[in-house]
Amino acid sequence: MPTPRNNIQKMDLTLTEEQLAVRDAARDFAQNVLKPGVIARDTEQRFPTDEVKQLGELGFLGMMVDPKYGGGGMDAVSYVLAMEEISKVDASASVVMSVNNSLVCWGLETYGTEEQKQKYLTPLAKGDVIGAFCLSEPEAGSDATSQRTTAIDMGDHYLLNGTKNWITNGGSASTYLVIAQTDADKGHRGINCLIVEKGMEGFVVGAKEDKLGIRGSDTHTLMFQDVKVPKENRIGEDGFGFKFAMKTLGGGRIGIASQALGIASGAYELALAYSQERTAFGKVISKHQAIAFKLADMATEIQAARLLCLKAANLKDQGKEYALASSMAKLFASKVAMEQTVEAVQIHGGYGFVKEYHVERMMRDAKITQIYEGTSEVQKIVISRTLLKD
Ligand code: COS
Repeated sequence: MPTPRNNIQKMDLTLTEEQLAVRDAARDFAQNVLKPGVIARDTEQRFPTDEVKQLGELGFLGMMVDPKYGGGGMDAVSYVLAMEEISKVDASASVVMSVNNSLVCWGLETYGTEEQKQKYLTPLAKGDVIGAFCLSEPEAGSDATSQRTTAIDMGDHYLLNGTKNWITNGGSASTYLVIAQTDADKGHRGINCLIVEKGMEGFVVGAKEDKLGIRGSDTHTLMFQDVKVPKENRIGEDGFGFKFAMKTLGGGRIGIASQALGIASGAYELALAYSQERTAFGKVISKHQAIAFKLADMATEIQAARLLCLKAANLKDQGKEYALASSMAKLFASKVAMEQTVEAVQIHGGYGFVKEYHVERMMRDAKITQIYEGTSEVQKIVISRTLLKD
């Protein structure tokens, strides 16, 4: 049968010099700045304040934002490369990067007004402040249309009341994008997204969560009691909030997929190095087929995850629809991260079970990538609905 040439979609896998330079800069930063304190920050649940400041100075917090708003003007492929390198070493730092870049900055740049971009996007893109994305509630995680937080229209402002849970950057952010229900009769079409500033009266940051993984990131419950949010802080038209959240999460999932990829490839690199140093039964353990085959599986699955991440980013860079690709990337990369970090611990044996060797932290960090920004089950809803729609 002849090849249907006109159906072949080009996907050039050659990275440009600029993309390689971004990857190398992220790798240097991760290995030289993040690595030395990563175990202590995890143990003490300490937010990487200085390190995040430096990430901002290097342009990693507003990578894809137009330079006129203080960003780096880079493509999504560069973002994937940088996320992988940072996540190889410190997933707590990389989640700050992911939320700031692909949820907060992207949402503001794509749907914000010029005034909102000047006031809020520019300091976020420069890394002078960081942002948080507030969708999840005690009873609205996967079922995101069931928002209980209310934003009642009071004419010149909204009155915001409610609670948000598990908010990344909850304590350290200055700018919060808060999803809330304005008109319950309209269901998801009555939801808005409001820009809330830390310090607004009635906005309280609750206790920090004590987590299994990404323990250096600060995750909080947020409470809003009669917070007056000016009308000009609404993003988009009245009722656009749910679609805003869905669109934004489409790109966010590229970030988390790349984080999962980085956790997996970081664990693989450590396991590969260890297996070539450690001897058992008279030879290095990489020469035992039991270990060599594990390495082969790890490398293959990680490469497949990388290609899915790059595919989603490539579609985004071309201005094409990428929600399906980003959900596939997140679903697969997070599974690879979970499974392959377990294998990395296994290859390290007893050493893998202690903190000094890093892989136990990576195994704990991997789990959240199957949960936040849409669980694996939610990704399967998105993927199957897209496949089955008319
Ligand atoms: N882009 C634009 N609009 C979208 C969209 C997208 N990617 N996905 C859904 N929508 C729209 C739908 O078109 C629908 O609007 P209309 O009725 O006007 O057509 C509306 O949003 C509701 O969509 P749907 O009926 O599919 O909603 P469901 O309640 O069935 O939920 C899922 C769909 C489960 C996919 C969604 O709620 C979701 O992604 N949940 C997880 C949220 C999440 O990631 N939480 C983690 C918090 S961030 S750490």
